Amino acid sequence: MISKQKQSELAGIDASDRQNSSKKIEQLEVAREDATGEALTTNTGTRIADNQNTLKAGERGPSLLEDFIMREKITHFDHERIPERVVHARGAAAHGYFQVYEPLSDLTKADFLNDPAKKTPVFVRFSTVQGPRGSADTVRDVRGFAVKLYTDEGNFDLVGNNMPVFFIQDAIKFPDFVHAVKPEPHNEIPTGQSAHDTFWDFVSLTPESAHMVLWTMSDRAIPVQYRAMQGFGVHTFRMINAEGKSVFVKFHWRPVSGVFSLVWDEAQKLAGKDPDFNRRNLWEDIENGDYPEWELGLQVVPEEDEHKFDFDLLDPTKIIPEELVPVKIVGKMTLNRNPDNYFAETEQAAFHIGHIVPGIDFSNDPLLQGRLFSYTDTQLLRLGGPNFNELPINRPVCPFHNNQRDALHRQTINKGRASYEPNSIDGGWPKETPPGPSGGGFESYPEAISATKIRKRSESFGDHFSQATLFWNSMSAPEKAHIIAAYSFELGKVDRMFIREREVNEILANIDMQLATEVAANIGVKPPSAPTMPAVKANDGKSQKPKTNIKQSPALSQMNLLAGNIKSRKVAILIAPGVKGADIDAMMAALKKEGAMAKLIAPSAAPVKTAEGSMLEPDGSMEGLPSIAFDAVFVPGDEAMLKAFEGNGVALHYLLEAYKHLKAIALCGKAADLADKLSLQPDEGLLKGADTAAVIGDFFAAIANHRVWAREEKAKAIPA
Ligand code: HDD
Repeated sequence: MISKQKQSELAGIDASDRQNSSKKIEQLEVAREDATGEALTTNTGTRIADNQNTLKAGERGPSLLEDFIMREKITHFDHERIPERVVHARGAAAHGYFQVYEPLSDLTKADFLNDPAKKTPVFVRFSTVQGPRGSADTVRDVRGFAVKLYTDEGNFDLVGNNMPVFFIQDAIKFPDFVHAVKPEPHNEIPTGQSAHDTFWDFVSLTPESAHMVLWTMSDRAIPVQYRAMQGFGVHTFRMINAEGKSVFVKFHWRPVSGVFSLVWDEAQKLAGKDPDFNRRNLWEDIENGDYPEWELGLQVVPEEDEHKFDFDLLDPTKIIPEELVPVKIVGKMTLNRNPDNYFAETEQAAFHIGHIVPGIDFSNDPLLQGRLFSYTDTQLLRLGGPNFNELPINRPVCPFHNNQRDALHRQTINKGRASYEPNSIDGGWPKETPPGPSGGGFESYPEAISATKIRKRSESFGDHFSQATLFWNSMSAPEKAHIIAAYSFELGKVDRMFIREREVNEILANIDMQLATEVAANIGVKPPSAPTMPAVKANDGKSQKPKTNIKQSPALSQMNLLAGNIKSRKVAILIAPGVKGADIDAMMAALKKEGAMAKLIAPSAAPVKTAEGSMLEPDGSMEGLPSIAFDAVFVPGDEAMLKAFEGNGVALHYLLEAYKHLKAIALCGKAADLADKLSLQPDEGLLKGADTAAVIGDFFAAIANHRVWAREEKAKAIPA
């Protein structure tokens, strides 16, 4: 018998594949192709002798139509693009697995949530929403957080975002919202931005968007890395256990790295300096074995508590404050393998909120209900027909059989004569599976409904501002300042004054008067004198002002969501010819011990000779990998470094920019003079010391805090 290792070798799986293998990875092996050592052929296997020249009538003559090799190659090339996703076009993805900590049998019969020994393969795609495939990663936008779990009972796609609410309450408004935020129709401007008239026109006329727009104006919309963002299923779902008992549930993904963001100036510069910043980090971390992880959390609401809140559980513009229903942590997801081919895996991945497994069910959230239609429909266009589930990345790892047949690009060769059910010719197969614990067939929760057919928004969806105010009240002072700056930046780019005025008076004033007044002052609008909030009806049906039963939710502030360590943080170590190797070695070793990643950055990309005579290969030049690509900067100490900075604007800017962006900076020995030279005052994150040992403790503490917020006012004086 061939050993498992031998089998993998024969299948072309290398050592790292084996280590991170899963049912899905092994299944994908069948589709993988490695041309090493193989002949170049046509698509039908004919070996090609000349791939340089078209067949011609004479050396200088016209090309011949007969050239099947050239025609096949160019035809294939002409058809290489598929329509990009209408939203979430720009994305990056990775493979991994999910494991539940304890069986959740009291909540759900879903098999992947009941066996702690089981590693369920996942494919996770992160994305921005507005920009096209080629747009920058670090724009201000919502991030998609789509998780495909290949469970043994079928695929479960949790197609969420990095924000827990949405812009609209009813799916019928989705095309309007997307048309408004997308580039304007006459000139296709702007790319990857919401700072334009049509977006603000729509949202200022649509108060239900107020809460989500506030989230997108917060630092959540400019995450440093995908691994530093939370994920949310947004809608209320149902879970059903083996006894048929149902609860309402909200899904949360909590990053083990903590939650932290870019600052706006940094985000904008990165969009030019490294438009692939987020996807590059994800890729490099996985290649380096530093695997991003998220814990899965659930907020569970018993069926009988459905109407207990002063918001509607079915309203996707509302959170359930964690102070009311705590998040129960139930498992962990790890991303440990990059795709082999972007198009075949990431681009062809078809996520669908309707891919669901027994033990999980939908709620009546009208946004979710509309999504159930849209996701299949969109794949039909994007992937060219109804067989998209046969694509390797989309195939379940469990068996799947039915009587669906034919259509474009059918892969499966269905045997048997009967493609209908019931049948007696093929013994009745494939057959239905009874629901319930014994069977395992999917059954919808038998929710009793007695209703009038009606086009109407429930009055319980009517309070658009209380939770926006709750979010605002929960922000720290720097977070509030950033939100004010973001509204001011965006609305400042809106040409029509009446749109600016409407946003300030009809929306911001109803969230918070300080927010409205400060934004108004920044965009040339008369400050509002009072909120204009109309009375709305609460769940009890009585007309009243919106209210929420809590005033602040600490869980909403990113300041409270740091991991307390420096694992996975990126540190630039500046080097120059003559630098002391000892300081560098000490810092590198300490960073490695804490799980942080260091890169050596030199004035140019050429190798650097240390004071001790050894050669250092830089990871990049100061221009190529500027400080915006890092969480912190370390300058080893001696004359050599001082000399390297002399008259070198790029080097001086490196430090100035890191300081402006409130990063931890450690300057050792002689290099400490740089602080005076640049008039940078020491603070809890700008550290000077004789050597590495003298600064390391405070340096790491400052990196763990992510930014030196106390420096923000001072840093405003530094030219951007
Ligand atoms: Fe959507 C893609 C998330 C509302 C229609 N959506 C898409 C993706 C994510 C989300 C992460 C990218 C999936 C991938 O990586 O391939 N969408 C959301 C969330 C929503 C939401 C969290 C609200 C809670 N979406 C929503 C509505 C509609 C759509 C209301 C339509 C009625 N979404 C789509 C789509 C996309 C899509 C057009 C584009 C590409 C795709 O589906 O596969 O069908």
